[in-house]
Amino acid sequence: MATLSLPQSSYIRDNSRTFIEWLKSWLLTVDHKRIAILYLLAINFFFLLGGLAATLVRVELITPQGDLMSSDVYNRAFTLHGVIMVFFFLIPSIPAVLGNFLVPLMIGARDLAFPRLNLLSWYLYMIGGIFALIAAVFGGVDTGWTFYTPFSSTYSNSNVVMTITGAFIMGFSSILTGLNFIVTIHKMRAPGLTWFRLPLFIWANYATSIIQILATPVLGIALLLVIVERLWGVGIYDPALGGDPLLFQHLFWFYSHPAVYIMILPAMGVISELISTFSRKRIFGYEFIAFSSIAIAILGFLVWGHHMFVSSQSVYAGLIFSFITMLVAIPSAIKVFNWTATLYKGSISYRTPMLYALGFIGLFVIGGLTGIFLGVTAVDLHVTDTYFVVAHFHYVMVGGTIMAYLGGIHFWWPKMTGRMYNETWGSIAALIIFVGFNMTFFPQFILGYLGMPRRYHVYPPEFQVLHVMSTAGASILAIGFIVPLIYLGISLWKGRIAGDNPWGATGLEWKTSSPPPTHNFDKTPIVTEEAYAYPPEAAERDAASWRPGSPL
Ligand code: HEM
Ligand SMILES: [Cu+2]
Repeated sequence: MATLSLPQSSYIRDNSRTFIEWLKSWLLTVDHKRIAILYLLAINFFFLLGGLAATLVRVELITPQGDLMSSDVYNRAFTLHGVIMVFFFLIPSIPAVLGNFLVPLMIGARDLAFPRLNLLSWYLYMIGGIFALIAAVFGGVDTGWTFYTPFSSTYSNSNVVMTITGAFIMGFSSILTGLNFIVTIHKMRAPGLTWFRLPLFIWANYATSIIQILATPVLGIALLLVIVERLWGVGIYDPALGGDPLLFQHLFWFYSHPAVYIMILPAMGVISELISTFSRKRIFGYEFIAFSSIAIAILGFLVWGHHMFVSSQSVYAGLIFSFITMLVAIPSAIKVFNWTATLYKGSISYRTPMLYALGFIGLFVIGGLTGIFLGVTAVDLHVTDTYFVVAHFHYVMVGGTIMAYLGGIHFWWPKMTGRMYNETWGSIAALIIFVGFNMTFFPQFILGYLGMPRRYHVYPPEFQVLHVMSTAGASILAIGFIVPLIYLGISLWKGRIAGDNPWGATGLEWKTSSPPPTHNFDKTPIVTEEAYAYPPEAAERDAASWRPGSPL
């Protein structure tokens, strides 16, 4: 039952007497929960900034003539959008915010293995972000988020070096977070918490960390070499200097395909938690979901060539990459199957986090299936570099990762803050986002199929209707993102006190107070059960005691 007041001591409260002391207690903290909050603030700031750039792009595309900005400014607008959203929002989002907050709590540990390294990761993220911001203020960059050479290394006269330096520094933050998670998960699990008793969110973050550690250095090198060629004329990518521009694409996608799994795996981990809690059932096929995360992490390294089908790579290479691309869809499909099977005969309650989880499943299926279309060389030849690709990756990145991020934020909000948000507004916002999202991106599949290339701001008039539809959808989507900012903000003052376990969930994080004390648990928990051990009668009991307005 909910208690009537917030706990006397928690990670949020401290006894600093002056503002400076208070500020120091946050900026020099080594508490994983406070660092998660620092990330939450920074990452949401970048999300708003990336959203602003997206707004510019969508407004420009209302008319076919391209009369709001020049092509050069347009290039800078979509690059700003892409760079910020991928490197400074999506990649860190779930691991750095929810992972940081939850990994130690879920495994019954006091903190991450290397708390100071964790703080350093946040500072690196911020420094990287500041570089990207400075680059944007001084005119931005026009290469697209993919920084393809030789344009980026030789011809572009925008702030390539500054932006790349930002992404390079942020990469270290990602590597260090991955390292911290891996060591923590190996070494700091509570007594009795065997690997197969771990929550699936932990498995997902573990798999993600492997990719972060192994793939990010490759991107680092690729980007560093762009700087070396640009500043000192050393021939790496430019054929005129004896370099090879395709080398960049190989190095870039060797990171960036696995990076799409850095974005989606933690999201899948969140969804497993939500589906199980709000169906009141042990997740179906636990081992399959756990191992499919690892399978995705490994196979994800072998498919980068599907981004290069039209780059003149050999047809034999294309064939093999196409085949492995089909394989990588299997573990994703296993997860979708198992989530659906978990719902079967579950006692489902449609709380806000569950709405996001259900939205995720539907949208991720569309995103994943269209990925398979793109993995077929004969289809890709026609739709590569069109809006079809743009729609595909927004279905997985927004429909997938952002849906899960929002679902997770709502689910763990009571744990992070001690207070409940307004459930009615939560459901309304989730619905607005779902409708706005589909209106924005579904027309883009049709646009791409009809031949509208990506990254152009002037287009034949016959595409206008679909573009206007997409922009209208984006306006709805923007409202959907702003509403939670308001009611979550209000909940900090006005929200009902949540109590330790408002959802009646099973994880260790729900066994301590909300918000948790600095040291997480008063007594180290001892684990004697599997994860998601909902007794069969729990579903019926919950259904019987549920009243409108009660959390569950
Ligand atoms: C379910 C399995 C998936 C398959 C089979 C798949 C397949 C593909 C293929 C073949 C392309 C290249 C299209 C082209 O450029 O012509 C592509 C592009 C892309 N995919 Fe996926 N994909 C999958 C899942 C994902 C996920 C989960 C994400 C992100 C969370 C993602 C993000 C992207 C991005 C960002 C691009 C385009 C990059 C760019 O050119 O700017 N994909 N996908
Ligand atoms: Cu890929």
